[in-house]
Amino acid sequence: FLEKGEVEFKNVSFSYPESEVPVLQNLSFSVKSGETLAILGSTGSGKTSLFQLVPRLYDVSEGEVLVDGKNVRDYPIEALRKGIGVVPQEAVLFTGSISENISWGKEGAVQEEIVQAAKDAQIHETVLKLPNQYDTRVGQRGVNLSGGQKQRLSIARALVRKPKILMLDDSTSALDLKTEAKLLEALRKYACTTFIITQKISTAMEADHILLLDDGSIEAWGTHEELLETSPLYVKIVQS
Ligand code: DGT
Ligand code: MG
Repeated sequence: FLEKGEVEFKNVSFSYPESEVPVLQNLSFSVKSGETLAILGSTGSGKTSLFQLVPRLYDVSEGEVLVDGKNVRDYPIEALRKGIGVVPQEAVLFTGSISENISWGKEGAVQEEIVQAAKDAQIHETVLKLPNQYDTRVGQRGVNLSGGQKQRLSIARALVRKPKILMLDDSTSALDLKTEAKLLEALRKYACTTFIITQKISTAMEADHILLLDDGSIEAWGTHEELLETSPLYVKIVQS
C-alpha cells in the first residue's frame, strides 16, 4: 500500500478543528525508510496529535505531511490506513477471541500469521496460558487482561498487517525493560519506519532520531549523544 515508508513533515502547524489554539507549530523533520524516531515531550506537548497527521486522522492546518515524497492528501485513505499501523495510547479490545482481536482490520489473516505477530509482540506465551488460547474471548464478558497485555495485543494487531510505517503511542509503557528490548529486537525484521512515543530514555537511546516536543514546537532533534550536548531540557529529562 505504501512503497518505502519515508515520512517528511514540512512546516507543519496544527490546531483541532473546533479550536483556535495551535497544538503543533511549524514542525519540519524527515525520517527515512526503516528508521526509528523516538518522540519525547511532557504531557500535552502534542505527541499524539503529531501521530494523527500521518494516517490522516486529522489534516494539518498549515504545511505538508509527505509519505514517500507524496502529500498524504493525495493518497486514497485506505492506502494510508493499511500501510500505517497505529497502536493507540489506550489499547482498544472488542468482544471476540484473541485471534479475532489480532486479525481485526486484516481480512484473510491465517492462524500462522496471527501467531507470528503475537510472538513478535511478546504476547504469545501469555496467550498460551489462557483457558482457550487463541480462541479465548476477551473484551466485555471475556477474560480480563492487564494493561500491558492489552498493549501487546494491540501491537500484534498492527504487526499482522506488516505495515510500512508503525506508530507506537506510548505502547510499551507497561512493559518491563527486558520484554520491551525483546519487542524492539523482533520489530527489526519488519524493517518498517517506526515512530515511538516514549517516556523512557532507554528506548530513545536506541532510536535513529529523537524529537523532543515542547508545547507543540520542536525543542530538539538528533541522537541521544547530540541531544546531551545541545538540549538542556533533554539533559534534565535524562537526569530526572
Ligand atoms: P500525553 O499523551 O498526555 O503525554 O500528551 P500528548 O503529548 O500526546 O498531547 P496531545 O497531542 O494529546 O495534546 C496536545 C494538546 O492538544 C493538548 O493541549 C490537548 C489538546 N488536544 C488533544 N486532543 C484534542 C482534541 O481532540 N480536541 C481538542 N480541541 N484539543 C485536543
Ligand atoms: Mg498522547
